[in-house]
Amino acid sequence: MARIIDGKGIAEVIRKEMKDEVALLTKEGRAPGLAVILVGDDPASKTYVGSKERAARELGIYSKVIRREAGISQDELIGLIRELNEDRNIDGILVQLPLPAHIDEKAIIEAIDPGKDVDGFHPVNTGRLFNSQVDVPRFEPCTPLGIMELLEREGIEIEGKKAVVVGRSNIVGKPIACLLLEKNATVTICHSRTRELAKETAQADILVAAVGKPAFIDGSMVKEGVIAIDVGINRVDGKLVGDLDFPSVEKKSSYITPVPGGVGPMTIAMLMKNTIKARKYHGV
Ligand code: BQF
Repeated sequence: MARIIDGKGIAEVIRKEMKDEVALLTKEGRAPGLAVILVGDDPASKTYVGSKERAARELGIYSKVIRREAGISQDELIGLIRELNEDRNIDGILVQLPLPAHIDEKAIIEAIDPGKDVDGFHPVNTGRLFNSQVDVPRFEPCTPLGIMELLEREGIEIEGKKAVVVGRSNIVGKPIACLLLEKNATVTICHSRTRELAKETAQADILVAAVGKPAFIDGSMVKEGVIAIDVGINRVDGKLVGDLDFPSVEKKSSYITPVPGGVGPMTIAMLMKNTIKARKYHGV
């Protein structure tokens, strides 16, 4: 029987821990500041931005949501980011993705000061992750960071384990593979062109599902005792479902994260953690 990892509860505990830290930093002279840029009116993006704003406010983080129409030009958006790069009350800058098709996401991310890149998507930060540079302030993407935090808080040993990551996105798959590798897991990355996927996933001691397809991985594809981490956020008939077929995978898992209430809430908590880290880096 699986232990269901309560990401929502753990995220709450982490937010409580951070609340004291934010109060201390504020007393020291300046609250951490987070700017979130929302372009257009995609309903999912609006929900995510709302959650981020609420989490920041509840912690006492100064938060500023900047809304722009979908028609904004790339140059205007870069101009806005440059202003925020210079704003001494802003420690973290986040541009909610995805952006409208006429805007080059890479160019936008590269306009963000790497020291304010709390999403951890800037090439300076991804480069530091790739190169295992831990001596410099390095911002790590929030979802992978949240997964690592869940594993650590559940007391799950990573060293020597076989980790299989399904999905190779820049936002989840590649960075979680780097973080697991850094903790001495043996890591396999699978993707849409992987042959005999079930043979790969069946090897996993730790399985990270980040493909974006509802119930894509079922119980027949995993081994007994697997630690199953579900990163999928799929909407099916108005309900959130993960990339794992929860009932059949749960039967064989030692640990499993639910959707909703697993990795998702941790993503938001880690954004707050990165914002506090940025505030400490910038000073009062
Ligand atoms: C939960 C995201 C795809 C594309 C862009 C809690 C979130 C989700 C689920 C959330 C996500 C997904 C976010 C739950 C932020 C995670 O209870 O299961 C929180 O807000 N997320 C995002 O900002 O952009 C995305 C997924």
